[in-house]
Amino acid sequence: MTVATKLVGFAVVLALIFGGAAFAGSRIDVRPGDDAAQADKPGMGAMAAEDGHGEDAKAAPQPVRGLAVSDNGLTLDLAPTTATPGAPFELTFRIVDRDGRTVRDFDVEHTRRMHLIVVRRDMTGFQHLHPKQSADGTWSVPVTVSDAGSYRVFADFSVNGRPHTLADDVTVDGTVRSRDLPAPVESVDVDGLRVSLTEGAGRAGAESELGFTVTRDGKPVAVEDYLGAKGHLVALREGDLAFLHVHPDENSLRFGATFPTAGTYRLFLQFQTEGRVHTAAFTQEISR
Ligand SMILES: [Cu+2]
Repeated sequence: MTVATKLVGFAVVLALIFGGAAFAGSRIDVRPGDDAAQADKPGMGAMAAEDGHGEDAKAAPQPVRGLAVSDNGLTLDLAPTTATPGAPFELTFRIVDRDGRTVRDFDVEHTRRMHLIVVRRDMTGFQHLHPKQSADGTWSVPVTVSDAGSYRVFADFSVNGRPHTLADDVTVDGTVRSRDLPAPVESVDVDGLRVSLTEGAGRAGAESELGFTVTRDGKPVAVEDYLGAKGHLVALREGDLAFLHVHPDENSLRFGATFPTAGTYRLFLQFQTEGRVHTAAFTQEISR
């Protein structure tokens, strides 16, 4: 055996010991330490850092997700990426690892292993879908969008205890009529219900509490469990559609969110009454 082949052999053994992802990560990742933590304690260390739950991570800024097709060693491989307005199409995708292998094992988060958010770049046409996984690991879901434009597709999932939000675009052909973001309001009417934002967000970089109430004709309406909680909230930043991970309170329509920067955000609150899911969207200005 020559010195060169010995070294290659040694590298291969190291890669096998520490895992392909961690080995590649030490050279590729722009966030040092992240993958090392993952290799030591699958899930816990990386998740704490990611969500700012760990004691050490408290002072760190909330990471922004959903801006990239590839992050932390996983890639969203989306096909097709064009569609026609009003015509149903099958949105199909895979999550692939650094070696191009299709990821098959996902954690259950909010009762599902994959959450897919589709929204036009002007933040109209919001859809929250749950694709089905086939035996080869491919995910697919039928989608229909009514208007032409560029749509952002967010795959929100967790692997080995670590949350990921990867995103890519789907172009829907036709004449695009973009809409300006609605001005901030206290209440939104949806499906005969009035949804009010009773506690608003504070300043950028600090944890904000967002509270909502649902009424019909002025009387409170009880919300049912939907995906294991009273409600779900997705917040997107105007401009780049940065995706905010918002932590729900299991028993009420209250959420904790840390908006990373000043600016305008669109909040998409989803909740269920009488077996039906409703989506109420709010514009939220965050000050410095
Ligand atoms: Cu979901």
